[in-house]
Amino acid sequence: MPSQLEALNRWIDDVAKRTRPDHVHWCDGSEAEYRQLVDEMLETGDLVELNQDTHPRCYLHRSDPKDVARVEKLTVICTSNREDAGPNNNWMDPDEAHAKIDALFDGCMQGRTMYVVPYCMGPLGSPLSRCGIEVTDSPYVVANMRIMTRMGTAALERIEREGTFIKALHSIGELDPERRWIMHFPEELAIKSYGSGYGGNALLGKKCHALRIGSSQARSEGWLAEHMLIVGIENPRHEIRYVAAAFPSACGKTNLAMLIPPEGYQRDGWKVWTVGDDICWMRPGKDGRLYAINPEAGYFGVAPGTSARTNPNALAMLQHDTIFTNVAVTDNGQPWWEGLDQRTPAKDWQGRDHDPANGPAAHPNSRFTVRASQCPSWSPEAENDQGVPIDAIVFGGRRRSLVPLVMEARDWTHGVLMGASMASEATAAATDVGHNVRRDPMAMKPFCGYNFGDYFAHWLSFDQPGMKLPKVFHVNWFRKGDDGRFLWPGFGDNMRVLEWMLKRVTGEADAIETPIGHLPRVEDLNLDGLELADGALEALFRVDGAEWRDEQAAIGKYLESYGARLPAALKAEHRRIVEALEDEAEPAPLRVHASAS
Ligand code: OXD
Ligand code: MN
Repeated sequence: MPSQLEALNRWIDDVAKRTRPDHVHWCDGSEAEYRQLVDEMLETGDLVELNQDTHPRCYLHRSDPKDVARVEKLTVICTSNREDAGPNNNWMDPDEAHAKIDALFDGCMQGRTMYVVPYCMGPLGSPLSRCGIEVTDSPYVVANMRIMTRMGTAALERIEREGTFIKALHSIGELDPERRWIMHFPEELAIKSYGSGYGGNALLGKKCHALRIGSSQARSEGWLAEHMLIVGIENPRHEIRYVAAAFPSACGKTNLAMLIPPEGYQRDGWKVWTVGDDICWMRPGKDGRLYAINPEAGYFGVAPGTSARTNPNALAMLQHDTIFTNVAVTDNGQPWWEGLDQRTPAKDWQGRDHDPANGPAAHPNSRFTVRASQCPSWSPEAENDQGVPIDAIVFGGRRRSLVPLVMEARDWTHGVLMGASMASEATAAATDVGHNVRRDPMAMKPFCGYNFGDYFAHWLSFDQPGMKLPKVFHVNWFRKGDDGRFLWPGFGDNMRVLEWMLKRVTGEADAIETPIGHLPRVEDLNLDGLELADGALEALFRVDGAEWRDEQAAIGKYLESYGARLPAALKAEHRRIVEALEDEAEPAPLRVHASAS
């Protein structure tokens, strides 16, 4: 028996001794196994069958009402040195953490089956992929992991060959928020999660492995694990360029990844290819470009707001073989959520008769889990072992004011600062982060497994001679006018912004330099067929000097919180922008670029 398998078996034995399950089941990832799990869950009520005529093999899971989103305050990074986790993370001493959570695991699987789930993050043959084993007592987690990862025998074979894997231990416990932890041990390549069945807390391949442990591994191995979608844009000459974009949770990554271009673009032959909607692992290739894979094999997307207008590709992929979590149901058994259509649902996400007095019918963080290849815009390049070359990196947040529709960083260092300065209004994807604008560097605030100061330094370290790094941009689809309405239609029309970025990549468009970045000239934006409100374009690109000076002061203060770990180059870049803003002629506003044509 190969020694790796021995080590694995020993770990599984130790876990079983502690958790004391009635049965242990090694998952092979087969269709038959999935069917059996589904049948068992239909029996126990863990799953409810949806309308099988209109939505074949679609099911609904209703979670405990106190277990519907990630809980950041119970998510901890356990490193021997507190500074290595950084002020961006909750920290616990590893020995203390193990003792605390192991006490919860004691005997917790009695009367349950313990599932051993070998999984591979990324294509099975890719050198960029990494494997793990999740041990869980939740059949819902197993079924979701089968959709979200390459799970089963082939992953186990890779683990045996490769000799390393992430040890990921999970129990739903009592689903008691008072007995809940999501713990990460980057120095041991281990995860322990107790007391929650919610996706981000329980599908340990996703946020826990692919981002928190992944980012720490990526740092030591010279690559990047990012909270980014990956999308391919095909032009009428059939050239495909790939863009990776970081937005905080529930800010439209899935919609951008599956965008349908406006009619005029379609007529001209533009197409969009979806490689990933949430996570991107990138590393430099021999040619100095960054190559990216999507480590996931499925989408765990936010349902509310998904409609024939906002994301027809998503709607099409959700017609079959989908697990829905916490959506509402119509009287003919179809899944329903706010923003889908004008119908009134019969049951809300808790299974009660729908009553608007109880709030939204679908939980605002209700989700779908679906195989990536079911998406009509799915790119076969998602299976490319070598990944796809990235031409543009985009950062963005949800900002009702201040931040222009799009701007470009002048170079890599400025781009890293743009990412590090990101901020966004809170959404329903986490339960406990308040409602104000918060700093969310690279959309990684809840997901970076180590000190952000070191993380910024790691990003900066890619700027080496011979590298052909992507251009970096910042977007804001969410700016509002004085009347409180969105200034930009978003969704398919975001194609116009992507096209401008790619013109910048190929040198086909000029830009206007400002202290905060390069802005488009109106004549370089394709606005054909777009109806904007009077003054909207000017408002979208307005850069207010006084407001930006305040913003930079807030960014400076935020960056200072990383103390000695903050790279000097980033501080210097920040100082450069502050000084450039000070040099601008008073009074604000600085300039209105969109009227420059
Ligand atoms: C997610 C999240 O589920 O970011 O993708 O919360
Ligand atoms: Mn996410």
